[in-house]
Amino acid sequence: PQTIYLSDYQPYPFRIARVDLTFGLAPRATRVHSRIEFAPNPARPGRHDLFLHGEKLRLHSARIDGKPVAAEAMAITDEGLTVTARALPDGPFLWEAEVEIDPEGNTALEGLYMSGGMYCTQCEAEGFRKITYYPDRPDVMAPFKVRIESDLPVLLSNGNPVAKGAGWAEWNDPWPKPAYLFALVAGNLVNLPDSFTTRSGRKVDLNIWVRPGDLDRCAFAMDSLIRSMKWDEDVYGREYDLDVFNIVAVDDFNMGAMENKGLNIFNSKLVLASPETATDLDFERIEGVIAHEYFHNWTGNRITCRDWFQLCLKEGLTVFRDQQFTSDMRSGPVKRIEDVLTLRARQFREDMGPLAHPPRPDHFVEINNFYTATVYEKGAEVIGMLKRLVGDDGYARALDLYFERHDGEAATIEDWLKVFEDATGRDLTQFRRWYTDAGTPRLTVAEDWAPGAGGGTFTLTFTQVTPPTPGQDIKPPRVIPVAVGLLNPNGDEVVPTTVLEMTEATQSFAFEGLASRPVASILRGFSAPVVLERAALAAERAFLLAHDTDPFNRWEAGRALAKDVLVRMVTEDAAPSEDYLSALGRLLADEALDPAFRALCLRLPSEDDLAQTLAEAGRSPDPDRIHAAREDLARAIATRFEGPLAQTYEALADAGPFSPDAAAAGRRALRVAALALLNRIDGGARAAALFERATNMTESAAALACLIEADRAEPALAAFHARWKENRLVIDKWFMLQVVHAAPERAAEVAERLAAHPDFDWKNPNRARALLGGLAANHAGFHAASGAAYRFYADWLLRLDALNPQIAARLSTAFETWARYDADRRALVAAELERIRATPGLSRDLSEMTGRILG
Ligand code: B3K
Ligand code: ZN
Repeated sequence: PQTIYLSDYQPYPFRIARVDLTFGLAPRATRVHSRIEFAPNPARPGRHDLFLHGEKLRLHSARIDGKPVAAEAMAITDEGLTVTARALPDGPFLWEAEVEIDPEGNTALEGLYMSGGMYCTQCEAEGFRKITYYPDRPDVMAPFKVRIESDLPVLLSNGNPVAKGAGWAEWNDPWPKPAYLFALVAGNLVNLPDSFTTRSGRKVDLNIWVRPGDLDRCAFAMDSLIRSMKWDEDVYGREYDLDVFNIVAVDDFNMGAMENKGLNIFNSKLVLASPETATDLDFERIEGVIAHEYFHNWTGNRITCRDWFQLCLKEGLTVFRDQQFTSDMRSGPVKRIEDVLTLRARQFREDMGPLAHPPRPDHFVEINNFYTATVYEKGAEVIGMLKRLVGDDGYARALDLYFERHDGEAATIEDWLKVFEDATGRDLTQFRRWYTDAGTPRLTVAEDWAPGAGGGTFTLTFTQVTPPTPGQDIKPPRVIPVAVGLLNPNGDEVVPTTVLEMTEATQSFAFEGLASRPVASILRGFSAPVVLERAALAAERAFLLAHDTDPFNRWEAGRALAKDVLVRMVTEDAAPSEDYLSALGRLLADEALDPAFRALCLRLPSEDDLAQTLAEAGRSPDPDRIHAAREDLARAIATRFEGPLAQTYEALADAGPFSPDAAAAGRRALRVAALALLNRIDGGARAAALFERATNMTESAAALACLIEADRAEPALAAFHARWKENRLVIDKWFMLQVVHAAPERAAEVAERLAAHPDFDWKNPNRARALLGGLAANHAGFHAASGAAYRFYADWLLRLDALNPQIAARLSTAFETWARYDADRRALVAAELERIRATPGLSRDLSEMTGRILG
């Protein structure tokens, strides 16, 4: 397969004035008629062949200005169609083609496909070329008119409805868009309607379309949409620009959701929610993803990407915006902690391994493999740093300029940085490295205290080093905003949060005139995506956990303590430290603290996180010892604090009607965190009682997880299955929980048994992810020394690849950490990866991934 390079970018030789599409829908033979008005692009003078992407299309006719294109003027390959320049008129011309496609046979779920009897599309990144011949690249933008012919009752496309009759409907999207934002839906659907009046007074009809039977679970998504529309007006001054906004939920979907203009298509998992069926985490994700896709209307759709290397231009910014939204809707500090947990678990992990790449990569084989934590989450962190460096006002001015200057365009990261430079006068040459360089900088810090007559001087000296990543050996220093505050020994803040701008490899910052040696709170709010290496004493961490005025660092101090304890339990068989246990006890008893925050503090670092920490320190992690140490620590905490935990658990019993809001969710989070600890010493007694009584899915699922861990879940699993067998989303949880919480030595066997269950529909991405993703999330189970889980997993990657390459490639990242482990495990994984790589007919997606993972 061919590698595509950023440096090869060239504008497309033609522009498109408008596109007209007519779809004659039929499951095995849909006819797509296209009329495309081309004109030469002045940015590419001279005469050029017309190249149109196209894959898996059966061409019935092709005309230019009404005349059939001569066979000898046209060449067709697996990738597309070329009409020689000689056969093209000098100026503008009309291309017309009729192709036939097979939605039912489309198991890759890219292009036009069928899900449970409905037609739907997924075109990003390069799926439109499976619908018709077209320049399928984001810098070719055009207004689209669409006519759909089908007997199905609901026929939807982008833009505004124009007209409809029996068996047809027409849509018009006046906003020029790239083909990846095209969407079409046809099915037997029902809708939850609502409306929103924009601040300039335009009324927008809103609809959420679902299968009959799902209508009672759409209200929260609708409420989230309305809040998102309002927030984008209030905070970014961005108004919606069509008469309708439609959301459709589909069961078979490769990812979370898609921001198609005016017609967002969602994985039903991110729309449907009721207290009985969705956990608090599901509710929070639905709110966040509804917002994310809506925010794309401006950051992604109105301003799109020039090419796919610029993906983080829309994704990083839109993630940043949805994070801001969630923190406004809920708790800012809690959201920040959750985001940093995700960043470390997914992006730091990626950045440390063979798949490391910059937020703006400069080459790829399959772009779908680059919808990564680095592009999304690190892309958002980079914007957070920009905002910290230029200040809130500077950020607001830069964003206004961005929308003003680039509306209707396909832009680049350079365009993005330029608006910040022009709006704030700041030189961002060095900052640009955050976009072009891969790897997570390691920041070490040394402290110095010099007492003096007029007050002492406290000096922090930072050193930054970024380890090499594939293809990038040398990493020059970056600009790192380090937010610092200083506390005096009785816990008062003597220097409030100050952003230090580090630009050199090593740099010192002095604070003068201090009465006594302070305690430093460094990298407040996680002001930069770096690994802070700080050899602090346990007592100092405990002090910060008790006194830091920055909530993020308060949590971080507890986290660091827990990690230190666990690492010493793994490597030295140490007992849990007293500093840690007593600090945790104080926190548990502190009723003034937000329950959601306390819940986060009670959550122990994950096994994968510990493995990563050990690997960073140059040790090869032993999954069994890590698992045992984490269990021992949880048991020690439960034993030590049984009384307070039990009291917390009882006191937080849900009273009154369910509310999905952050405060109520925080109480439930603390309650189930206490339950999970107590479960280690009560043999599952509380979980069994809760499972019987629970009225919401947060508690049901938590109770079930505890019962599985206590090895007494059989009756509960049967009851849960019987109750929810008609609800695919809940049954996904049933699969997932059993694998994630299986005892490590049994995980592969449990997964194998479940894969043979009649409900295991491996063609449904959610179900496949529940089982295989669940196995990969069971750290000690996945890395069992026998290699059974590796083998089972690789078998399934191969099976899935033949059907749906995107899903297989995404799941293959479970192996990205293989180099961390001991020689025996490495040999086992390498053998599986080599076996995959040697399989004939492997997709471009999975072959790129296995190649990169093997290195
Ligand atoms: N832009 C889509 C992701 C498309 C993934 C293509 N493999 C959803 C989102 O980020 O909002
Ligand atoms: Zn997005």
